[in-house]
Amino acid sequence: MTKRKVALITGITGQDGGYLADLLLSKGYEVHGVRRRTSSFNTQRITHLYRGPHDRVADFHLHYADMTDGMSLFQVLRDVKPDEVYNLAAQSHVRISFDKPEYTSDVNGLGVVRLLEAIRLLGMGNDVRFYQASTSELFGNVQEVPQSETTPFRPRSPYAISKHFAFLTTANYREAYGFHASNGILFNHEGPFRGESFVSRKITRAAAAITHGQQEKLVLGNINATRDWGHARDYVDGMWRMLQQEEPGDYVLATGEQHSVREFAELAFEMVGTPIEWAGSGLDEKGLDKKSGKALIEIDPRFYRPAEVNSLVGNPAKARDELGWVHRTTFDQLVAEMVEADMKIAASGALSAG
Ligand code: NDP
Ligand code: GDR
Repeated sequence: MTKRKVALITGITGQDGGYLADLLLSKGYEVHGVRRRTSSFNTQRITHLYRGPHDRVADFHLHYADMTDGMSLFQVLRDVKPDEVYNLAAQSHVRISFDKPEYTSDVNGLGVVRLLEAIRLLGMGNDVRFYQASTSELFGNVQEVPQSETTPFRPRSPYAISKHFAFLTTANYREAYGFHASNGILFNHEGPFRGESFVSRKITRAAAAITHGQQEKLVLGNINATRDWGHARDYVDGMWRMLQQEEPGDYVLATGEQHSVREFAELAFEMVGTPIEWAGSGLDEKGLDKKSGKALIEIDPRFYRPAEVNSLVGNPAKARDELGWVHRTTFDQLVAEMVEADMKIAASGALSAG
């Protein structure tokens, strides 16, 4: 009889944590998640798996630890003895990383050292397979289009720099100690559980709330930025596939298609049947709608980044050829699913203020 696999996921309360836990449980894994101590409940994305220590799916367990606290990570690894570790925990907001560079570097960069070093000191290096949540932000404003595993990195934010450090650390444990450690260079992936301050969810929530008369306007930053947006559900499957390979490696997961923030917003508002007009058409110089006097979409430089990544689009050929991974959800399907979910929440009156 083959031994049942045990997985440990950091960042279990985040968007990807919930999707990955669902996937691994469906494959028969015993799943352990790391959450940090918070004063209020923050397990909304996994309430179907966990409502408390006595009301949870049998194969799903939570542990307290923090990426800034090496001892706590050591303890969880020692207790859980995982076969696979998925390091998803991060201060993952690029704009906020400019305000909190030291904290971002600590969690995203040194956190990976703490985790890998704990695995090494526990003598688990040969037994554990390790996934590091790397990112397309590593590419910055490169000239090469589309970006692949061989495209040079030019990180442009404290977030991207911390993730670069983590990328190199992961590769170093692979090369120095023979760890089965892989980096998933993932392009933006979204879904109804996306954090509310990322642009996709901010737009779909606003489209729903404005349509239900619960919000007056949507305020955005750089609407000309383009991204390669996929669905998180598809991407966690790619993470799992990386750890099933005989050899570790680094893989880009992307759709190969790019859209601007403006296009995302236009599609979302079209889907809810609420027409929008941008500055330069129906809006006056202050961004106010000439007819109603209300601004539906306003641009506020507050949301600009000190250094922006203008355009990203990935080439997922290696993942397709070696992992058999392909994205399944189209851009339109992604936006539709997010809009539909937020319309339901708005209809129930449960969309909280942003
Ligand atoms: P989220 O921001 O939704 O989730 C981040 C998770 O990390 C949360 O569970 C959060 O806990 C946890 N966390 C933050 N700080 C700490 C800490 N100090 N100790 C322990 N846990 C902590 O991110 P996503 O799910 O979207 O992304 C998952 C990973 O993939 C991240 O590392 C992100 O940087 C990376 N990534 C994401 C992409 C995307 O498009 N989604 C693309 C490429 C990479 P809490 O709930 O308590 O805040
Ligand atoms: P990103 O995602 O920075 O790509 O990082 P985000 O949704 O924050 O921004 C995407 C683009 O939209 C522009 N933008 C705005 N962004 C936000 N958040 N809010 C706004 O109001 C707004 N208006 C315009 C941004 O300038 C940017 O160009 C995400 C995160 O999940 C990272 O953790 C991950 O590594 C990368 O994706 C891949």
